[in-house]
Amino acid sequence: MTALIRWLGMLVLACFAQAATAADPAALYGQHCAACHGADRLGGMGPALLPESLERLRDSELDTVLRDGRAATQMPAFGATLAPPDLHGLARWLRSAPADAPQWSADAIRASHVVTHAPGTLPARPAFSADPQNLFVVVEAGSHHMTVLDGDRLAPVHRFATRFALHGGPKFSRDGRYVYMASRDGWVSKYDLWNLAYVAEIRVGINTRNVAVSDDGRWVLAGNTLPRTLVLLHAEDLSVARVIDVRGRNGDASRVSAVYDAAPRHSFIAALKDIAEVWEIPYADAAGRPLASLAPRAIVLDDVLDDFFFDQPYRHILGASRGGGGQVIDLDQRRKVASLALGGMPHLGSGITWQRDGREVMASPDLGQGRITVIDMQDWHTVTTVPTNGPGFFLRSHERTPYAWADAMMSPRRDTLQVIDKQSLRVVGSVTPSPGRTAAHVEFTRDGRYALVSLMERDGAIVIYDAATLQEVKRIPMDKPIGKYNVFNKTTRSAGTSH
Ligand code: DHE
Repeated sequence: MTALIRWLGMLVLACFAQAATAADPAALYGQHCAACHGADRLGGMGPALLPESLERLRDSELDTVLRDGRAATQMPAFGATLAPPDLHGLARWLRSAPADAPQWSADAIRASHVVTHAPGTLPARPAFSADPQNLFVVVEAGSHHMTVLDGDRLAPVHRFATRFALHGGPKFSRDGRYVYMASRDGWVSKYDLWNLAYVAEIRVGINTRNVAVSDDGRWVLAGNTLPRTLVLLHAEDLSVARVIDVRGRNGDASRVSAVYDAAPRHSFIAALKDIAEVWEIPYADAAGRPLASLAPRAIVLDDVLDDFFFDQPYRHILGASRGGGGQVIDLDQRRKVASLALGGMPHLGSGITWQRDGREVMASPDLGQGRITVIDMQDWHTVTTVPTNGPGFFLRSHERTPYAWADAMMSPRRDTLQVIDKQSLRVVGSVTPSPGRTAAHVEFTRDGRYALVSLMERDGAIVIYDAATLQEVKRIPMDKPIGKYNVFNKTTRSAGTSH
């Protein structure tokens, strides 16, 4: 017994000694991290290190990055320099908010602006022979790169480094020449796909959701969660036009969930995360004549919209309400016009539409249950729910294929995509690119003949299937490919994919 007490005492003393010797994490940050991640933790050569920026990294992953570094990046391993208690203390400290709320003012945005190629200085024709309309860009999240793929030869044309953690669909100019990307830590980049060169970059926020590009090619709108702003940029060179504070009619500030271009309406739509409003920002009148002032108009709702889908004419929003269920909002009438009988966690943002029995239907996956919900777009009733292998993130199709492809990436069957017949609404096939490894997100070639699937692993690949026979045609190795985007399908706003 005495020996046990003595042993326990020594253990307590050892722990105490260890805790006592753990260095001050703020000082460790200043010594080892600030040079790359900024003294204010807002990022520099490395990404921002704030609780919001680290939200998506599990504690164990953060510990591993600090200890072992990040392969193929400048992030060094600190395992040999810092003792485990110091590393642990530093990781915990990074999860705490700074005493002063981080600011990112209009001046800071302007100061970050870089123009690599001034407008009009690069040739206005592609520097390669591939069909520029059938290019894909693939976001490789592993080492933060983008690959440009030729959709006819099904082979890479070019690969280049991007900002840290791109998210949301990159957006194309209407002619497909430029692609605009947003990184989670606020960088917006404009890249010339014909000349394979960056044109301009600017940091619009500390935490950014995504960007939208106006159909007339004049504007880029970025939505932030930190600070709570929308930032309007001139598309030509990404210079700042306006910073818009996002505040509801009662003065409450809100994070932005996402911004979209409603091309047929000549307006941007901003979805707000914290207040029961949707904003429409017209940039041209009904005849397409540019408007001088881009003023947001709020549509006041009964409930905050969590995730939503636009019909093809962008007349209606189908949204999941925070309080449960769903609602249809008519953007012309500026009010709710119907309820949707939605259960579970529908991922409406990933919805697609097609014609079935002469009626337009919309379908979306569910983040909580293995099912695809199919909704009639005329009277908004639920046509059916198609059971799948498990909860999934994306649903994709193309006008020229009879099938819709659904993943189950949030389930044990994350390695398999199921193929659903768009008329019978039954699962008619499946593909498993690599057993046990995550496969999701499909995009079709311009002609709908091939389906490109992401094998979302560090030693992953784009796996290409014949969209009719479901036979694998080819795989192209990539570093954790996430989304891929076909210029033609996006710029023509194909009903089978996101816009
Ligand atoms: Fe996304 C698009 C929101 C997590 C990969 N994601 C979008 C869009 C929104 C959104 C609003 C539409 C933007 C657009 O059109 O530009 N995503 C969210 C979230 O709220 C969520 C759940 C949590 C978060 O941290 O933001 C989330 N998203 C993820 C992921 O974990 C994914 C799988 C991997 C990653 O890289 O972060 C992921 N999101 C994607 C992709 C798209 C996307 C690939 C573009 C799909 C497309 O085909 O257009």
